[in-house]
Amino acid sequence: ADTRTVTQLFALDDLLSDEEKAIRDTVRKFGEDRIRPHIAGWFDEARIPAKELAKELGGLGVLGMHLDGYGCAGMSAVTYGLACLELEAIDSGIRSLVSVQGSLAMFAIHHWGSEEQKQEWLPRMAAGDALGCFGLTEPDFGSDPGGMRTRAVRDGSDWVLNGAKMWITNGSVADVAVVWAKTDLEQGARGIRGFVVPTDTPGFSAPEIRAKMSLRASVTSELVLQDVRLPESAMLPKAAGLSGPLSCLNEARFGIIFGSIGAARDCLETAVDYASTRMVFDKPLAAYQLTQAKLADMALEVGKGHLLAYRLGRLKDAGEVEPAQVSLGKLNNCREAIKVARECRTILAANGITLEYPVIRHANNLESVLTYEGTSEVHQLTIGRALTGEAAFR
Ligand code: TGC
Ligand code: FAD
Repeated sequence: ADTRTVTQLFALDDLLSDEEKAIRDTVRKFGEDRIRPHIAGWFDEARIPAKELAKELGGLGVLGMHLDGYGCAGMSAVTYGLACLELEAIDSGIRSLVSVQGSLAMFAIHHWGSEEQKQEWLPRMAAGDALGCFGLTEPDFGSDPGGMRTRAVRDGSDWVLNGAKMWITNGSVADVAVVWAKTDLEQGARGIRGFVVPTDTPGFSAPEIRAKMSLRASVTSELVLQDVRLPESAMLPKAAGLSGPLSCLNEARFGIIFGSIGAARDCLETAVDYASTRMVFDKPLAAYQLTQAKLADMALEVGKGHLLAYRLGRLKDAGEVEPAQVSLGKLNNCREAIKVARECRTILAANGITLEYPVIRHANNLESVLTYEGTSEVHQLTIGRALTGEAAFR
């Protein structure tokens, strides 16, 4: 029979330029050819060849692809989003590697860094020759990063950092860490500041966090800073206060709006394929009304999630997107994506719990995606604040 994909039903490609579609298709092909064949194994073994992959992703041009100059591709926000979507259709861990590199570590240096910091790090990071991580969260301060305990104290013209960061993507494989720390106000540095820390600096270590049941094909680490001595030039000169790190989060959250819907699309495509060949009670599973109701409802959410992502992407390219609008997308698309993944798992039933199919892997990954870059509750509160003018965080 004649069938339609969600992309066709919503005529989504009409909303993209030829260049956007061409780049999207290139990233999709890379993901399918280079990563798809290995990803279930990497997830199973909880390891990922991050350094080699970074070089390949650098060669593809997706690391910091929405930044200008310094070896970055200078692409539009929508094009970057589409790359995230295609990478997360393979696995959220791959998109995470790219988000943390481009939207967090590189963006922080690009937006808030000195010319020397940019020259030193960005070309290598764009090429995938150097990996970055972004240390904001601490063991006791995730949603409320302003409470951080990590301190940067002056010693002569140097800075000395002490503290710990937790749940840091790429931490153990990074060459450079962007670390956020509190400075004493009387030292004239105005509260929270960012530091560019080469990971071979004495006193820096990054033990890997093991036994994760989510994002297993992604490195997650603690960062330990024990008397890490840095020159004055290691501080990001232009970022002062919490708005420094939060501005980077807007960038990464934007990529997740697209990425999460890629994971949902992959689950839905898998479920449609499975239902059309799986025979139950003498008929294909796809021929039952209950199955079709599930598929139809999921198609609506996947299609609407794309439309929301594209709309926010166009606003971002026009320089008009606000943080509360990014929260709309992050909340909706992550929340719907995980619902879709879980519903698809019911269609695959027992087969759905294995790594033979991508569905349970996506569902488990999306538990992290729902939590990081602002939990659903943080985004609800951000939207609530925009609607009412009342900040209800504390
Ligand atoms: P609040 O008083 O609201 O704001 C403090 C200052 O920051 C400014 N600001 C923002 N600036 C840019 N972008 C935003 N989204 C901003 N939100 C607030 C604000 O204007 C203010 O500036 P100023 O100049 O007046 O000082 O701060 P708050 O302490 O009440 O906290 C607000 C809250 C809860 C929304 C914020 O702290 C928050 O977003 N919490 C969630 C933390 C989070 O998302 N962490 C993510 C860590 S990184 C990560 O998870 C990577 S996952 C790997 C991957 O991406 O793949
Ligand atoms: P908490 O802040 O302790 O929240 C616990 C619960 O309380 C949540 O349900 C939360 O929504 C709720 N809550 C919090 N505040 C309120 C409130 N005001 N009202 C109502 N409910 C509230 N961080 C980095 O800095 N860099 C990284 O690279 C990074 N990578 C990560 C990778 C993975 C795999 C994971 C899982 C996390 C990563 N994180 C990273 C950390 C992530 O950003 C935090 O986990 C997240 O911000 C939530 O913080 P928390 O886990 O401490 O939860």
